[in-house]
Amino acid sequence: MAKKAPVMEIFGPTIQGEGIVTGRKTMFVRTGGCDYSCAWCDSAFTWDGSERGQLMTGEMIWSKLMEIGTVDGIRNFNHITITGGNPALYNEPIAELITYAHAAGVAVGLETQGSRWQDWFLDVDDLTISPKPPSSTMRTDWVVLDSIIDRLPKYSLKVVVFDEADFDYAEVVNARYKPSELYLSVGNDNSSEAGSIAERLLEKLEWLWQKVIATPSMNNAKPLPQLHALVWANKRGV
Ligand code: MET
Repeated sequence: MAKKAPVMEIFGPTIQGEGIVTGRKTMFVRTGGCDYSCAWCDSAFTWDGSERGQLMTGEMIWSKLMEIGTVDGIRNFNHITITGGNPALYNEPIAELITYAHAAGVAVGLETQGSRWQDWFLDVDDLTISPKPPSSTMRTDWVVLDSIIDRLPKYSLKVVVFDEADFDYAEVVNARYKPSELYLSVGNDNSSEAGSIAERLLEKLEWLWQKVIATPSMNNAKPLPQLHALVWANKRGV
């Protein structure tokens, strides 16, 4: 029987809010389970035990995407984003999903932290590796990250930046892998604090812009806000 992975949510079409695919219309598939537990994780429900996922094969995930992403019999998307949790914990179900997507002419994006390798990474069209900075409380295993990045012909790098220490970490990542562009995503504390999330994010973005503007080693950086958080705050399922 085909292997299954826990899936926490499947939704869309929506607009991708961060990284190299920012602004792209896409469907989201969010797997459950993570080898990390980032202090500020915006999707902690995928790993903290508060919600239960549904075990699905790649074929089941594809069927669900088609079911919710079809309008008047016409597919209303040409891109899917696989995120989590860490989708790199799973092999067959995701490999199968990618096969279905590609057979339909649909491109595939992946968000992962670069802590685990899967052979299907080589079939992903937009692969974002997002190593986690000190504010996450996670420690990067550089040997593993090096080995993953060495095997990838094409990928993009994104680092979330909350504070000075995170910015220093982003500089280390940049110096180590020398990407042509380094995506910096301004930290979103995901709090339900009163007041506008957009306003807080834009204030932090200005701080990040000033840092990038003043730092020669960051000439290739693209500091961006989470576009979806500006428009929709931290709403789920959009
Ligand atoms: N764990 C993946 C990443 O680090 C997915 C997003 S984090 C909720 O990119």
